Amino acid sequence: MTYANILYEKKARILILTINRPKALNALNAKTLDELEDAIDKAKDDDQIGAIILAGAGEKAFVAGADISELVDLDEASGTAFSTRGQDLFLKIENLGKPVIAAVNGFALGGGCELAMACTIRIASTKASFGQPEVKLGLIPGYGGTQRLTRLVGKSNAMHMMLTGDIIPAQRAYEIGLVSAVVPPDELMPTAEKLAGKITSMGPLAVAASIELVNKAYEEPQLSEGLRREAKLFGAICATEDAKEGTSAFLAKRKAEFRGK
Ligand code: CO8
Repeated sequence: MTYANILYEKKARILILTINRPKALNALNAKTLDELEDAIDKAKDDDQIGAIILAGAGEKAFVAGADISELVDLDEASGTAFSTRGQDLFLKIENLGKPVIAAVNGFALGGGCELAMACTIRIASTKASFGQPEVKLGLIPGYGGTQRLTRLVGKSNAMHMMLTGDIIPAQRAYEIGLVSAVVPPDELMPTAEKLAGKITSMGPLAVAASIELVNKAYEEPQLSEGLRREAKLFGAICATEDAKEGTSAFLAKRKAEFRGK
């Protein structure tokens, strides 16, 4: 598939995916979702890619939401289908088995905030802002916002954001746990690349197992079950070549060379 609305750039083991519709503040239309899914599928199957950075083109926006021009004519059946289509893609991103870092430079609103929340880690520039303004359109979040926002920032903050549609600045997003770092705009991509580079230097099987277990902790939060899952995966990871390599390298005071095996 050739891409009209996203940029696909590989840098060593990092894939930088940029939503590229700056004139519409990178709003997600159906074509952009299709292209994003194709790129995500490709990245999953590409052993050379260890991490993905998701960004928005231009100075103003990460993603300003679903494309509102595609929402006006939805009815009950098409609305449900539209919502499910985005939810399925965002679930795929969340459970990719490779870290997806959202580098948020400007507006992350509605579906854009939801896309960022489906990513593994979110970092923001001081110019970023976040919101679920769907109520202002007489709508509700449909790409996972009611669920992921509540899990990330708690019921009180989620209710406040969703019921007012207020757009919050990056610093506030940091305070409530929506993002894990805020940096000046010109440091956003270098910081994201450094973070992605750091993660790709770790054992990829351990990275994938960590993502799986943390995601499951939200999906099935019972502690005893979660601990059982952790012990089981810990055992499986212990049996990998990477675990032998990592622990031996530490004891031999040398840098580990992980092979994802
Ligand atoms: N969809 C389509 N076009 C958009 C969107 C959008 N979400 N956001 C901005 N644009 C367009 C504008 O229409 C404008 O286009 P044009 O130049 O042709 O008039 C261009 O981008 C620039 O935008 P503005 O002139 O409005 O820029 P401002 O700096 O004045 O304002 C804002 C920036 C505040 C971000 C403003 O553009 C805005 O409020 N945008 C809408 C934000 C929003 O409501 N997002 C949520 C959308 S709904 C959603 O995401 C639901 C997701 C789940 C769907 C589930 C399906 C069932």
